[in-house]
Amino acid sequence: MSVRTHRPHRYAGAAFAASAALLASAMLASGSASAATTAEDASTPVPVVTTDGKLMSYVVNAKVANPGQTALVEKAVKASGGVVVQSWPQIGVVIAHSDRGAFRTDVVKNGANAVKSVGASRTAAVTEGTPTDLSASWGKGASGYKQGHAKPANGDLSGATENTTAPVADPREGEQWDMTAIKADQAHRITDGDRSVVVGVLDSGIDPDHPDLQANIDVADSVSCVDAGRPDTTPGAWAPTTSDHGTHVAGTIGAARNGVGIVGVAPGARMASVKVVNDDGFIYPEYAICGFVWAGQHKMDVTNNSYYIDPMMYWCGDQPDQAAVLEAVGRAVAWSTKQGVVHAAASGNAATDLSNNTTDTSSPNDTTPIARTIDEGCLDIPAELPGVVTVSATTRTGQLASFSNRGLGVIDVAAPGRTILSTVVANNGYGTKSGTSMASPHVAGVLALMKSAHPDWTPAQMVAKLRAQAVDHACAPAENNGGPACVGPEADNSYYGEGIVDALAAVR
Ligand SMILES: [Ca+2]
Ligand SMILES: [Ca+2]
Ligand SMILES: [Ca+2]
Repeated sequence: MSVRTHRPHRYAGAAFAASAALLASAMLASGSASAATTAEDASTPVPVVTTDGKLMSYVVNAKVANPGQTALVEKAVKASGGVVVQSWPQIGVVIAHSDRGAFRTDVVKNGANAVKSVGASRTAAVTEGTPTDLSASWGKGASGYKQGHAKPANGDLSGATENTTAPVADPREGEQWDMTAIKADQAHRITDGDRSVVVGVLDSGIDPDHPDLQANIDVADSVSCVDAGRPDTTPGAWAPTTSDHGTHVAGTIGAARNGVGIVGVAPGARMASVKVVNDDGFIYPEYAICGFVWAGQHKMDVTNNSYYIDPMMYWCGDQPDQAAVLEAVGRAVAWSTKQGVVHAAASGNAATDLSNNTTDTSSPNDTTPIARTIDEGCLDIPAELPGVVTVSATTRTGQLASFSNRGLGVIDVAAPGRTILSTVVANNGYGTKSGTSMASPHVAGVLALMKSAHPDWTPAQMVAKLRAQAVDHACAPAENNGGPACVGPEADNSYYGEGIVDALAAVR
């Protein structure tokens, strides 16, 4: 067995990958992984350089998650030359900005008994600045640092495998092989999903006036989290800007049954746009924390997460900055789950065996990536957090898509993710994309149907049912024999997990 079999979480996995270059390096990494490390191995440190005058973003975790202790953390932030950008007393997490090189040391000192941990949430300086309604201790204009580069090829959002065809306006349901593959067409004879069920689409925004989406958008619960991690409900804030990824994902989850275009998995349910991707393609921890807490606060039923949290593909618990981020994001996901939200996440497009992966050459992706050793304490988040459903991608013929991550005990279920027709921003049209990004929303849609039929089920019950109801698929060669071979029995293996999701079973 691999050295990764003792991962702490059942629903381990990874979100997604990126450019052709990243895909190639990831495949190389998994190919050499049999050299193996031992449990004693530590991950390679990733220094985060903080200097006076350089505006950085931090997560600061309270020892105890309550309003009083969180207020003490806020006090320590201010006493250390920081500004409180956003407080989340529900989870005892404070998002702070500071341009002081010694902020991390000082906030621990000043926080005395209240602060558990602090970590830089990016390796690059903050580009969006500090929200203007906060009183920055250094005055406006001091945050002029720019990050080194934008995320290549829109990074984990579009990736080399995702292409959009020319938009068309005609009804396209007959082309949706993906919907018949998961029996969504049969499920729709029973229900299209309930209007009371809301799916939070944590992504790059949903086109607000697309004729196949507009009626199904829950405007009141939509939000942008990309202004430093503070929720912004301003009209238009959650709309797409530089990426149509979220619009495509949304169409798969819940495009309307309205006589035009396509039909999503749960066309009767509603979707909230929770924008967590900035214009450079980054999903920083404070954006995702905002998104998860928001989903819990607004009692959403499901979230879809077709991304991994930047700038680290794997966040390592033995590195102080990364550990603090793991803690903060973990608290946000756990808290939202406790509010009744169930989460689906893409496994990633790097053709990597996530149960046996010991190197990462793509992080940090906001400054200069380094080649590093990773160990079993390094997690791809949010996909590897407890209770999150991790999804691999299949082709029209039921093969594992060549790019899809895989891993025994890591993948929960499989869903279609190659050449998926859905909604795009251009001309309010339609196009095809490929990626585990496209597979995860099928699962989010099935969970929305399941919640419609079984409104009393908890997130844990829904995950258990989803896994049990998945249609077993024995190991078979991947598309073009791409990536590490399949291992495990028909009932649960490294390519398909428990099997291909079953929308019909979910509504019975
Ligand atoms: Ca539009
Ligand atoms: Ca339609
Ligand atoms: Ca199974």
